[in-house]
Amino acid sequence: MNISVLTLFPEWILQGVNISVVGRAIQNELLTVSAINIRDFSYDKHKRVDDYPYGGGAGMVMQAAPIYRAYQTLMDKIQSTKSKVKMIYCTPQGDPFDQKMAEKYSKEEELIFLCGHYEGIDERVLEMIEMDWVSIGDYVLTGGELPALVMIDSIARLIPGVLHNQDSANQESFQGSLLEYPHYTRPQSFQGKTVPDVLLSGHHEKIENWRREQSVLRTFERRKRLLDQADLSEKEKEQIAQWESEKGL
Ligand code: 6GU
Repeated sequence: MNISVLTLFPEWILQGVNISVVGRAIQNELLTVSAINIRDFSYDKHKRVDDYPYGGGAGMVMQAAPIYRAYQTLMDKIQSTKSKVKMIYCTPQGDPFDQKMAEKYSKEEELIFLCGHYEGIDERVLEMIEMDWVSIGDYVLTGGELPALVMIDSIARLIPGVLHNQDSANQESFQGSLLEYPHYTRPQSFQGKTVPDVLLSGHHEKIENWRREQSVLRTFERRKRLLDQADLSEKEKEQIAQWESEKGL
C-alpha cells in the first residue's frame, strides 16, 4: 500500500510513521508513506497558503488553490500507475473512524489523507475533490496530522505481513466487537497479586473458554453497546441476561 499525506507539516507525519510497527512495515516495503507539503504548491511569493475568511470572524482559512494543485500533481503521478485511489479528509465533521473502516481501508492500494489546519479549508476545494470525511472522535485538535497518524497506524497493522503474528491482528480488541481479555506475564506473583490459576493449568480449552468469558464480561462492564454487534452464542446471551438481572437492568 502507498499512503500520501497532504499537509502543512510533513515532518510531523514522517516522524510519526518511522517508529515501531509502522516504521518496520515501511522498512520491509509493505507500505510507503510520503508527506506532501501543501506550501510547495503556493504560487504566492511568500508561500502563503491561508487568508482571512470572507464574512469576517476569527482565524484563517486554508486557500483552495494550493490544496487543489497538490492534489492534482499527486493524482497525475498515481494515475499513471493505474492504481485505484481512496482519499480521506481528516475533519471533526466526518464519520467516526472505527475498526470496520480500518479494515476496509487496509485493502486499498493507494490512500491519500488531506490534513487541514487553522479554522478550516475553503469549502470549494472540498466540493471539488471526492473524499471520505472521517473524524477520530468528538474533540478539537489543531489539525488533521494526528488523526492521519492514528488512522495510518490502525490501517497499517492490518496489512498482511505487518504484524509478526497475524493472529494478533484478528484476535485483538474490537475484532468480533468484543474487548480483549486480560493478559499476564512473569512473575507469577507481583506484590502479592497472583495470576489466575486457569492460565497456569496448561489446559488449552479451559484457557480459551476463560478468555472468551472475560472478553464478554469486560465488554458488558465497559462498553455494553458493543455487545449489540458481537457474535454471541446462545449460552453467552443467557449469561449476559443474567448479569443484567443481577445489576437490576
Ligand atoms: Cl479527523 N481532524 C481534525 N482536524 N480534528 C479532529 C479530527 C480530525 N477528529 C477529531 N478532531
